[in-house]
Amino acid sequence: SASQPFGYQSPFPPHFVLGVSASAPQIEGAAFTDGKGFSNWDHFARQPGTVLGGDTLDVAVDHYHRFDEDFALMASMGVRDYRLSIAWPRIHPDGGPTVNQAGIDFYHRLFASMKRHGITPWVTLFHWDLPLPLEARGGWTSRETVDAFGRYAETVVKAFSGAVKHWITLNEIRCFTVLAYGQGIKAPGRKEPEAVVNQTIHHALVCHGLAVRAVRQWGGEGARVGLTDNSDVCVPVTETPADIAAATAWFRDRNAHILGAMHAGHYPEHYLRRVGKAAPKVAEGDFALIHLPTDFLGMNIYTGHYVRAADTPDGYETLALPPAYPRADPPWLHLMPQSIYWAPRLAHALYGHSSLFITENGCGYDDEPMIKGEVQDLHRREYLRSHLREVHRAIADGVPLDGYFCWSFIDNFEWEDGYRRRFGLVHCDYQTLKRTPKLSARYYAQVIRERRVL
Ligand code: PNW
Repeated sequence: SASQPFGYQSPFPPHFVLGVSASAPQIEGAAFTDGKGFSNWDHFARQPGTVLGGDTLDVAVDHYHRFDEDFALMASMGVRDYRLSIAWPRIHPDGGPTVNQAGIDFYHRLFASMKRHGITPWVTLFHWDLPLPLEARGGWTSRETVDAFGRYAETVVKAFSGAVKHWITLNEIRCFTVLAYGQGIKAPGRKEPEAVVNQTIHHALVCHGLAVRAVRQWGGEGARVGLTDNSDVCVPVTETPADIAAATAWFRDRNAHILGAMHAGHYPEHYLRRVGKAAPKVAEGDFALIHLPTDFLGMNIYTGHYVRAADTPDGYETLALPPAYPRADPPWLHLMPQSIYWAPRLAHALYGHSSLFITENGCGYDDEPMIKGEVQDLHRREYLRSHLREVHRAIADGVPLDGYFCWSFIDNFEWEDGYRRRFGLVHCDYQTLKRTPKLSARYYAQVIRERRVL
């Protein structure tokens, strides 16, 4: 209406979560402290030519020793929800049943500090750091890893059910299976045939189910659980019924092996036809676990693909991006804010989730100079603002989107790109480990304070 010309600046709903996100292996450091075992990534980073600059996870931003300071900084930004992960190799250093009490104690101290600072934990059980002995015996290609994960989930949920009510089973199945065992970019850097890769995805899905079951059994009252997926995401070239139908079909087909399988309780026909002999082996009872109801779906949204209706057997086509298309520094991170609108909308339309969260959204750059003591990252401020507007639009259009977590709280170990590529709202000086909020941190703090797009 005329009296409200800037509708997108109306407040987010009162329950809507505005948080920040990070993961244990990318920030904790203390890689061999208090009995932590070697992880797949500790090992991978030590192989020549795997991580840019030969960077390791050994120190990272030393969050392990500085979490009090970090939570004080978060609290000063008004952050009340923080998505973190637990390092499996701290809890079960050799991947077997032996529990490292010092690892459990560390997270008890960490959750106590969060509580003192008024910050609610959203805990991911697995954010890619696997105990190395499990990797040595086949990692995600091996059913043994599924059994080990079941034990780990039980240990962790039992230990922290008093402090944690929001659980995320796994982070981004595609990244630790396809990119790790198929394309060889991520630990362990293997390039296996399609059947092996599909089996790693299947094992991950079963682990998701084991974690859901663990939270139901031992999570206590009010515990909630879901997966964080990095679905393949698309944007209809025009917001017309024809292109929207094309985008919906595209989303269903591209995510059939993960979201489709979870929803249907079996691998969809379309997927089985496509993979043929490379279909995963499914054990008795697997889909009873995979199909267990969850409380929400987490989506990590950074970018997407443009899709439109076309005269093809599938009824759609994916458009190649021209070289001039704008992006952040990672070659995969094309700027497409509408993807954060369409991903939850299409997921909701296809699978009917009653609650969705954006569990990561952010951008990374190699060169972010300090000017008079401040990183003036107007590029990140613009990225966040354009995405938050689309988040707001999704809510306005009735998508049950209940929260948004920015990736990331602080610069960190960006996997194969090492420390050079910075995703943080807060700058870390890797010489001194000094933390300095960037301009984007102040921007986001103001958004949290006013609870609207600014
Ligand atoms: C996510 N892609 O990774 C991870 O969850 C984070 O740990 C990571 O730091 C962050 O995004 C930034 O990269 C992704 O190729 C890695 O599309 C690759 C892709 C997407 C997400």
